[in-house]
Amino acid sequence: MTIPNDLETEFVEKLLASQEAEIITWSKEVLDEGMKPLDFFDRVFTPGMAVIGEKFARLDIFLPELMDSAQKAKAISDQVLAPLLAKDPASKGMTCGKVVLASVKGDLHDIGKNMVSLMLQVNGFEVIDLGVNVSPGDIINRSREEDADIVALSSLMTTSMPYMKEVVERLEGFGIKDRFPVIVGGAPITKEYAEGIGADAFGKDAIQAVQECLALLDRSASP
Ligand code: B1M
Repeated sequence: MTIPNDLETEFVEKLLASQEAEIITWSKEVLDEGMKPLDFFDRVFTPGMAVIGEKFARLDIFLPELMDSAQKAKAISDQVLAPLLAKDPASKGMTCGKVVLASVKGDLHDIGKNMVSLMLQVNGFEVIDLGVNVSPGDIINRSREEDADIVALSSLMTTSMPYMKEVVERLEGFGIKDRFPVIVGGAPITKEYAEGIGADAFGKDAIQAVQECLALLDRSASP
């Protein structure tokens, strides 16, 4: 159980009680007052969404409230955070590698995946985002078609995690596992799980995903 900070508490209250326009204005005000977009994402947005998830799991809120909160969160992510993060000076203006990214089969969650996509792009990666609920076969086919450097898989659902394993197993079965390094991430994923299924890397958040993808490129470039 995390101890919420004041802004996180306010964010959660607003997600549950305010209109979308109001919480967008509030987010912009917090950022105008000097909080960095990445800090807002890491210290307010992401833990706040985890609290929404805990409330849902405890039946303090129900599916309509979860969906309503998610819609507002997505609006903040897309309309407020993404444009600011995309301006980050880390952007190199050149492509350092191509990543095929997907939320695996059965998983419709994409807020975190989209943030991973954005941070990869800001850091010079070309991202082919296959979207949500993507089958292992489609992930592998597109990775081959796109001649991807990295296959990046997101899962927020324990029930979808086995499809990450299936992607790795199928790559091994085709004898192309060395050609397509796999990185996995998402709230229920751990380093141990990643290692256990034979993935090459694990990212606990969007920033670590970028660091790990850069390391994967380095590894594949060295003899
Ligand atoms: Co759902 N949901 N949801 N949901 N939802 C969870 C995941 C859940 C943990 C909530 C709970 O019960 N506590 C639970 C899963 C339980 C389980 O797996 N056992 C759950 C459930 C049960 C469900 C439904 C089944 C509910 C229902 O219908 N009865 C349903 C399933 C839909 C489906 O996928 N088939 C469902 C639906 C939804 C909404 C549509 C309402 C909405 C999603 C909207 C959307 O994404 N467009 C939603 C939301 C919002 C959540 C929670 C509350 C928040 C997720 C989120 O956006 N977090 C979530 C609770 C939680 O996660 N604790 C929950 C913010 C986001 C920035 O963080 O996605 O973790 P996150 O991404 C992070 C890292 O994980 C990491 O970096 C990101 C950024 O830093 N990361 C990677 C992610 N992918 C990565 C890939 C990488 C590396 C890092 O490398 C490739």
